Amino acid sequence: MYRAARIVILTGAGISAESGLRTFRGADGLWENHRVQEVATPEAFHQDPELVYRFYNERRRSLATVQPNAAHLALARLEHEWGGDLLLVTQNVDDLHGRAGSRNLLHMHGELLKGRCLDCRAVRAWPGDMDQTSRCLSCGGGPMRPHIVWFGEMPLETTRIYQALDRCDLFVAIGTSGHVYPAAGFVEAVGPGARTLELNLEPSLVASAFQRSLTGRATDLVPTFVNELLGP
Ligand code: BV8
Ligand code: ZN
Repeated sequence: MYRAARIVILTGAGISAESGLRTFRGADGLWENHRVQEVATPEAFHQDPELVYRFYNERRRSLATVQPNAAHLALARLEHEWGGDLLLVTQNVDDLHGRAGSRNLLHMHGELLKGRCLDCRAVRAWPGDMDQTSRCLSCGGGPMRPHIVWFGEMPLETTRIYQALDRCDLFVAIGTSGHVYPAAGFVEAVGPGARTLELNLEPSLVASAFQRSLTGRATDLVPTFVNELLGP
């Protein structure tokens, strides 16, 4: 791959698994005996806001107990040393890519450490717990919701993502099961000349759409992949 090539990387929960963060379908996506898909929705938030606040408070608190792993660090190294464009699109709402040093990073499903005002829609850092008494600091009064894209809601910055997919020379999906759309469909949206590679513990639901699909753990596959691109 020549050094000025444009790369788009998509990551999912599998890249954070070895840091100790649970994947969605590992524990068959259960949390307090609720299916994640039932908690991570606008309806659930409307129905039982305290349950949804609690779900995200617990996951936000767990971020302080985990560290980026070798796969996160390898992707940050690639961004800093690669000569061409590199966009890292993550489905993850954890902060591990940012803490590893990735900067050209797009959280398409939002971020645990941010909150959004239901009135003025302002988004701001929200490192602590959030509940029904939490108030917006921008308009001084609106109730807050997690800045998370729930099922049935539009992912963030999709125009920018599809432009990058259309122009890229290499698309790599790492640690994602290919269950959730539109992310699972990104491999079909790349331009005609692009190469596609999947790095995952087991073949994803969309593995057959990739030119190459390697199986293994992210902390093994990703540093090897980056060394091959950059040279040791
Ligand atoms: C939208 C934030 C429309 C929440 C998330 C029926 C058919 C097709 C689609 C749909 C359908 N019904 C509904 C839909 C649409 C829906 C969808 O795709 N549902 C699925 C479940 C069928 N999608 C949506 O609703 C999206 N929005 O479509 O909007 C629209 C259009 C116009 C206008 C308005 C609206 C929004 C989706 C976003 C939902 N929010 N996250 C939260 O985090 O609480 S998605 C959630 O799942 C996470 O972000 C997670 O990242 C994502 C995907 O899961 P993965 O990351 O892939 O994680 P998973 O556990 O599944 O897989 C982990 C993989 O890693 C596994 O393969 C495993 O083998 C591997 N692995 C494990 N360990 C390792 C490893 N790999 C390497 N190394 C390891 N050590
Ligand atoms: Zn506000």
